[in-house]
Amino acid sequence: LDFARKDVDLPQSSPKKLLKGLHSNFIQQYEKDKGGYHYIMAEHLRVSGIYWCVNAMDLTKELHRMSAVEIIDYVLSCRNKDGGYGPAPGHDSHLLHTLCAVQTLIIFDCLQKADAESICEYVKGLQQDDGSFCGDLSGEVDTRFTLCSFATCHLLGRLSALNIDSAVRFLKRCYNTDGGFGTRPGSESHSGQIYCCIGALAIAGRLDDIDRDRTAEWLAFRQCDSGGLNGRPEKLPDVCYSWWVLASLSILGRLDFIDQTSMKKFIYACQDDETGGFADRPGDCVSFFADPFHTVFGIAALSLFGDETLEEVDPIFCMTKKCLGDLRIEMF
Ligand code: GRG
Ligand code: ZN
Repeated sequence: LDFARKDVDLPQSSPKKLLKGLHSNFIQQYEKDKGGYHYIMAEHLRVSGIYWCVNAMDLTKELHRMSAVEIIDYVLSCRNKDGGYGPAPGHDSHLLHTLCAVQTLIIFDCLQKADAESICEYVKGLQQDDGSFCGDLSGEVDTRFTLCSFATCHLLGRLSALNIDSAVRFLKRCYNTDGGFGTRPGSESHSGQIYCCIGALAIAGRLDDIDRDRTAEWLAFRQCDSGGLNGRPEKLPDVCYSWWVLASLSILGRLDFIDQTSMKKFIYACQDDETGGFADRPGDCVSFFADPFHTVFGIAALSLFGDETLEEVDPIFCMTKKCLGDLRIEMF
């Protein structure tokens, strides 16, 4: 274990610009190699994985290369009687996959294929008396699920199906004195949970309830010497936090709190210049592996920085502004 330094060096040979064409090839390979979307990833992740891939293609303006009909049919086949969606057909519903199903249908401009009312009834059923949300019937409460609930119902035009006031009260109990948010009341601040809480508050129109600068400062301290961002103090930088942190700062109107130039260098260095795709952090050894999760969030972060070769991304929903249209939340 390296106790001395929680950061990485960017190898000399690291890519220094966005390798956009390689990334769309990388994502499309998943479909080709594994004989269709059904095999894209492990079953328990599949509908989320579909959203990551489809969204990456939309952001790189290559969505037309995906098999829309096949993907849409697959996602619809993951719907359960309770109104929610599971990760694969026959799997129990989960909020994470329910949101990703709705996001995928929006990206393909066919949201009308979803039964909005039954989805929102499902989401509503997961809200607890204290305002929090469980992700599924296992009973685990997490602020991630508040964002999933708010986003799903907002995107379906039914935010009022939820008890927003009690949900916001719960979020504020997860708000720490350091300006961050955790998984549950009393949990340590974490960039991923901050993104979820800030996004949910933005959807609810309640961002004025918190001290934006305090939260933005905590987020800005996530930047390491390498330019990369970590999820919490004393942890290694990871390209997915480029999204969780930058999107949060963008929602707070404080994108200028971090250094763009070094941040971009770090993100570029996470690209695999042979296979395409992004890995979690730069490296030149066997542990350097590109995957669709880090690929979509690396690309989305560069879009937030205004990369003109990419579609513009919405910081709350992590989808192109173009596909969201009027579903976007006006912030300022
Ligand atoms: C994209 C609209 C949209 C919604 C997604 C589920 C969700 C909503 C957000 C997840 C936010 C989150 C908690 C991200 C963190 C993911 C991650 C890399 C967790 C790893 O945690 P640790 O403790 O890693 O293993 P660290 O980096 O702290 O060492
Ligand atoms: Zn990561």
